[in-house]
Amino acid sequence: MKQKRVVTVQDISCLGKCSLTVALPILSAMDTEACVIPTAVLSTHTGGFSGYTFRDLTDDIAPILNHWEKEGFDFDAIYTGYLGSAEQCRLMVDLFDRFGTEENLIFVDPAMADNGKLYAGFPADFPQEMKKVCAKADVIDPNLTEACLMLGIDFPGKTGYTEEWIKDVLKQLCAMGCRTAVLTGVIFGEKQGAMAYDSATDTYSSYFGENLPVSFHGTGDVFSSALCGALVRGQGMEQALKTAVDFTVDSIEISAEDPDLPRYGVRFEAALPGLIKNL
Ligand code: PXL
Repeated sequence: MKQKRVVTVQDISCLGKCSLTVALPILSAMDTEACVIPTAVLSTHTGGFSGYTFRDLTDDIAPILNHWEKEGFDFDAIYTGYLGSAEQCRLMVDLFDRFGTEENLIFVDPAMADNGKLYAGFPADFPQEMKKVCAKADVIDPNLTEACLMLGIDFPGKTGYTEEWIKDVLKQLCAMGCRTAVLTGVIFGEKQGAMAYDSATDTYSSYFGENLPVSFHGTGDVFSSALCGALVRGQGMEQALKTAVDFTVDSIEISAEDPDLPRYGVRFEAALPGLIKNL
């Protein structure tokens, strides 16, 4: 198989594994060429640390796109994650318009919230800006909180919903404009996983693993990077969900003994051999 080229657009958090420090090694381990557009440089991520620095890199994005367009570069996937501002959301729509094709995959992780609330630093209207980015995507993978914020519906809590409710939310997400919506962090009893709806074929798919009673920062980014990598390599949605859920659960399981880890992120590195075996 010819190597796939992915461009991922997210911040660099210098410490606290998430966004680019997670996406780069995972995409590389999946034998995909990972190109990057860093959206900001932070000394740490914003969840669980205080006093972090934030250098906005918005001004660099348009010149990078101009250079790449002039050189005629193309990408098998465009994968966006944490974006720092409404202006960056607008620039992503521009990126999709200029580099999106019929063949390539536009994958949007609307990383902006969890556990019922927006991450630190985002204004309340940010989900409406992110919604416009999602509208242009082939695949989006919000968690329940992000989905509810974009749809303007109440967050039901981490559990306490039915499969029918999830299916309805998936359809509402696709009605925003994307072809396929994946909901992450779906919990039914002892199981946690992801459910997807493909609006073009009117089909649902899902995959569940063990629901471990621990919570780590950055697991959404671990999941998204593996899902995007699996899809761009040609796995179907059902198989790609399995690849990404198994890898995320393995990473959490390996990390569960270390009480210091939650804000430092999961030890996904130790789960990479299993991920590679699943390709
Ligand atoms: O994991 C999502 C994420 C990415 N980047 C930054 C964050 C967060 C979550 O808090 O703060 C900077």
